[in-house]
Amino acid sequence: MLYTKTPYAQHQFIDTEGKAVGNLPSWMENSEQLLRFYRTMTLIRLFDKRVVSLQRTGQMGTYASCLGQEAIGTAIGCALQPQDVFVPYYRDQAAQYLRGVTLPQMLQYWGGDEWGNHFTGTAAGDFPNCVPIATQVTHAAGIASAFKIRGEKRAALVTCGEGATSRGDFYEPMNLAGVWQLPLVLVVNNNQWAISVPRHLQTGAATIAQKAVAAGIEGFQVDGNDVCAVYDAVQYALEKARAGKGATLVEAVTYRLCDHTTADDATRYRDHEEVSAAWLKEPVKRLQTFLHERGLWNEQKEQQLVAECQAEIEQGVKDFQALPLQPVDDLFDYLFDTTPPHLIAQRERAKQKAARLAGGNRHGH
Ligand SMILES: Cc1ncc(C[n+]2csc(CCOP(=O)(O)OP(=O)(O)O)c2C)c(N)n1
Ligand SMILES: [Mg+2]
Repeated sequence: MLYTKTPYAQHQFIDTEGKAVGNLPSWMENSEQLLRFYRTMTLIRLFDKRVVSLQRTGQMGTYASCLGQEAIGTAIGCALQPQDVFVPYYRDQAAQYLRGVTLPQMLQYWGGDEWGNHFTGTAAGDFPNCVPIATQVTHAAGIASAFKIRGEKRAALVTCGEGATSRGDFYEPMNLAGVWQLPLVLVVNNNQWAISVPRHLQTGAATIAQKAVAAGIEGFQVDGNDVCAVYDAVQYALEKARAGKGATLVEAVTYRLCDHTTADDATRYRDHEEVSAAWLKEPVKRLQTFLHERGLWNEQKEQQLVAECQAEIEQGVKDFQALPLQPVDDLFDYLFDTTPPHLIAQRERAKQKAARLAGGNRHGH
């Protein structure tokens, strides 16, 4: 078994120069799979840039970019099967897209409308974006428990950041997954920062993967900027889970090339040199070089792909902007059985403001 007892090794199939490392798994001969990775990562990188520009021009809420971390979500989205349940956190745009969440839905969510979390299709059973750190891991263990009790061959896959692994909400479900042999896959996006807290101040553990040892489950590191390494590892962990062989922790080592969110300015706490060095390892260029060398990619294909992605993104933005605004009552009406008087007053003020803005665009500009 490739991954057993390797909590410290960092698996990699394509190095930072785009060159193959060691013996490649046979599935990597499937050029369609490699091209699907590349298409998704390219689309999500361009989409991400567009969402940040919408936010900068007052047309979007606070947004968590996934710049530099596209390989993780892409690998997860390709490895999950329709019967599995994906429990994401807020940097999983690529995985959500591959599960069938549409670009307008993502924009709707980040634009402040929870209906963007109302998924259909394959994603219908998936969980919504989770902002409270690590709480989603407890939900995922609950889902995995249900699969186990019902004897279903399904897996729950949950993601979180390396900062989230410091919380009880991470350790407790992982412990349960070990003792109950749950069909759970935990994928940690170790992007080296938790807002302004660097990895070395986050935990005394040498790796995040080794936290699996205490829970009695398998854990290992993969190069999170090598989409093939992440895919192979997640695929392995999902198959193991569906076969009733228990949980796995996959630490995907990457780097947050962006600010924490659009509400953050990382230049206040991060060295420029560190970020420049990380750019040399980013995932999209690496796969592009690998594809070029295999004769699967060229400049013309690149231009065509970028044009297709841009068109898809612009259509997504248009569809989002055409969505009706939600009635402000929705903000108030589901909190209490009987709305307290002070909220009734707030609701009235909010309704008056909404009526004044009614003529403007989605954000009242
Ligand atoms: C329970 C809780 N505590 C604090 C926060 C504020 N918060 C938002 S993101 C974040 C850091 C998360 O870092 P990490 O887990 O590494 O994920 P990343 O954002 O780096 O992907 C914190 C502390 C929160 N959202 N929820
Ligand atoms: Mg982090």
